[in-house]
Amino acid sequence: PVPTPPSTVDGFVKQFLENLNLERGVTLSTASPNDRYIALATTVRDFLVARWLEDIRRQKEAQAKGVCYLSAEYLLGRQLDNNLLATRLTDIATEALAACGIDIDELRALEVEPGLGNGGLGRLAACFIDSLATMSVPSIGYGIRYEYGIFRQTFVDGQQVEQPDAWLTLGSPWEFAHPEAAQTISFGGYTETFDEGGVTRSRWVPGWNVQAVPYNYMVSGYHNGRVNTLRLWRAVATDAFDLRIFNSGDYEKAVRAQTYAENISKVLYPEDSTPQGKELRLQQQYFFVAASIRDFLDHMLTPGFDLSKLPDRVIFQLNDTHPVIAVPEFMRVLVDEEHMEWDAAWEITQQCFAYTCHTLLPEALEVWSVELLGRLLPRHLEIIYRINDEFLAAVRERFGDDEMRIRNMSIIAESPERSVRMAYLATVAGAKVNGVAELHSQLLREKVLPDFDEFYPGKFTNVTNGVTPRRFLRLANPGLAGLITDALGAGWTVDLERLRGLESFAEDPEFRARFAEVKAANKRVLSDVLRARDGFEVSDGHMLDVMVKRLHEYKRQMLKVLHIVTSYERIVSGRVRAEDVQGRAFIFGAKAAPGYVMAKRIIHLINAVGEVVNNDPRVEGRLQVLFPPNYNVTLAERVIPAADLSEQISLAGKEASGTGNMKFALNGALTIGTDDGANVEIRELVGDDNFFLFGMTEPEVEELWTRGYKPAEFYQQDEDLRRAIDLIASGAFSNGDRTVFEPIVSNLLYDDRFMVLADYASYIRAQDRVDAAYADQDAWTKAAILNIARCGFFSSDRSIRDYIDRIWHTPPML
Ligand code: 26V
Repeated sequence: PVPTPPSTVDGFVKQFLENLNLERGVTLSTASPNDRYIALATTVRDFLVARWLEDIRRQKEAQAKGVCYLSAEYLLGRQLDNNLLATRLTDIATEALAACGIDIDELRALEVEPGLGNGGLGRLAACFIDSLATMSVPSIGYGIRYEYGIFRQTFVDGQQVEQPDAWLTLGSPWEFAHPEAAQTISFGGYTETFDEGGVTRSRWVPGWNVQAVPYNYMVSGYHNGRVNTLRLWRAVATDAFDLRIFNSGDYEKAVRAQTYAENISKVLYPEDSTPQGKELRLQQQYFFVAASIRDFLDHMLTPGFDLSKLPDRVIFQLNDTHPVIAVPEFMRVLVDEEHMEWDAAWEITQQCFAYTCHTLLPEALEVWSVELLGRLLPRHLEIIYRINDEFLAAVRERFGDDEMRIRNMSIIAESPERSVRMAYLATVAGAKVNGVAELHSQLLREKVLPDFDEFYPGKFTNVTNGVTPRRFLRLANPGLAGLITDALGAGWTVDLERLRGLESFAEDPEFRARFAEVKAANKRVLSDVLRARDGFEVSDGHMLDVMVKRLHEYKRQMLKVLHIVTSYERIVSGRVRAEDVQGRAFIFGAKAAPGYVMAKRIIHLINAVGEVVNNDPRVEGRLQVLFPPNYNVTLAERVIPAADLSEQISLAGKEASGTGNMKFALNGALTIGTDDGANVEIRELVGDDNFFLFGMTEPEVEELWTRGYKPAEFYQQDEDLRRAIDLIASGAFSNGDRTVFEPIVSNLLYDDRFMVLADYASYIRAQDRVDAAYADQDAWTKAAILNIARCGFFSSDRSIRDYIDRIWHTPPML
């Protein structure tokens, strides 16, 4: 057995110094800050290894059913603190480093977070693997080890400029590479038929291949001694022999081919709404799921395992459509490689997959052109065609030759070009299909896939998202965590419904005072961070009004901008006196997909409005607009605990769930929000009095669309709105240049797909209610505490329990 290092300060010091010597080849006095960070990380990692190896052994030995979570993204955030917390080493490490004359905070700050995801979907995957480990569920996460994660955002003249995220360059102490365990993943070529005992079968003759090298990450459970595995794949070129398949053995060409192969895991695609149909992206998807399936079959099953029993051993959870090519790959392995009959293989496949949908936007539903699929994965295309033929035959049998229905349900779309609808393939293959919040799941069944719901009764279900309380409460908000533990004892971190116990404390003036002090302290911490990071000065006593999420029109950062411009215009037009205005700092965090022009314009506008508002003396500092660049998990951990007001203002029916909304509520911010995604459930739980609701409901949105939406009419009828838009159009935020933001203005007036203008008046009224409520600080604090007390439901542990009960049926391995 691998020994666990002693959990004492002396033991830690010894191990740390040894790692400086043996891992870094330096002494304490010659070590650079990075050497120290790596040695510290390695020391913490060493504490996890013994348990990890033990858990790997146990999981294999038990031959229990486990979850393979397939996700193209894991937005992990920094690892050091989370692992210190999980292993109860925080105090020991702090003291040990102090004994070496090192401030641990300085080393914490050096860690570059692994940003291997775009936003909500990737962060959800990270929360889920945290919960799986903490709940001792047999499981493994599979994904891609991108060399470059989500781009680093900078602003130049207020406009977004992207920089590559070279997160690996200073070393990666949290991973274990296993080049010797690489697998070969094939692409291209053609299929051919052959005769096997009188039956004609098809086989794939690939054209080229790459190696998939596994990199293992430890995922530590919280205080339960468990350590799970996250296995991320890196693409490297195959050896020279295999390269010759790819081309003729010319050295220069061969080296170029190597670059081609290694491109596959080079960079995370930063688009999170519109699929580009890029070949490299399909390569990424197939690359990682093919490696993962092979890995599971080779390493988790005993030799000679009866494959018909696979559904008792594994469920592959598909995190959106990105890994759906796993379905035909699984069929290919069973039929072509394991020589199983098609029908038997299909029976098994339908029990081994489940699919989570994360969107409703039609343009975000992935499709791959038949041309591309056939070129890259010819055998998989054949398999998809056969799945579709048999599926449509079954539909015909049930509903007759209803050609309209057949066309609508076909996995193959015929126009605008012939392509494969990955969400349909996942729905047909999956044992279950789930949405990520009640409203979203309902709309998914009723609006997006109604024919499938009718055809497969019981297949559709809901699992409302959640967030890990370890990272987003315990670590991010130690002050509040301490207060909660004082009030309720320590168990809440793994049993978040216990927060209910805080309800009575909301009535306790002393508790409220302590809560208010924690919030104020968190604001000071954020101020310090923003000063050091961006040179911002957040004014004391301001309400912190925060909107942090990817920049997307449906999320409606524009609505927030219009509110700010209205507040500003009311002051400069003399309709409101600055001294009567409740001080507010509006904090934004948002990355735009590099090719999303309108989103980038909105970023520019936010910065431009900030520039003017922050520097206009008439405002007397009452309004501040702060847009720190490069919002990421690390910044989220600072911003969320300091927030007073959480902006969740998407157009009803467009935000599948949202998870930031949950993080804010659990940290005692009040929400101003629409009836959308998980906001609906937050409001039901916290109560109308503790939530600022505004805007149309989803049915009202539908109705306005069918009636015919004319945004200009709202502009005509609302004076505040007119003044705000006119001010933007006048060039007031662009040095008099009226052209700069003209596309935004005309989009709002003549298109406005996400009905910003229709919800404007209601939003402004809700903001006026916010101001009134904030004036009574004690009542506000009470509402904040009630938000925390009533949001225990939003722990990702509860989400995982729901997945286990409704979809996976994989009991914890205690
Ligand atoms: C979508 C696409 C579309 C194709 C191009 C590449 C790409 C990459 C990522 C994505 C993810 C978009 C879906 C997504 O992130 N959905 C968010 O999922 C969260 C977790 O369920 C949920 O809280 C958010 O409401 C939802 O927008």
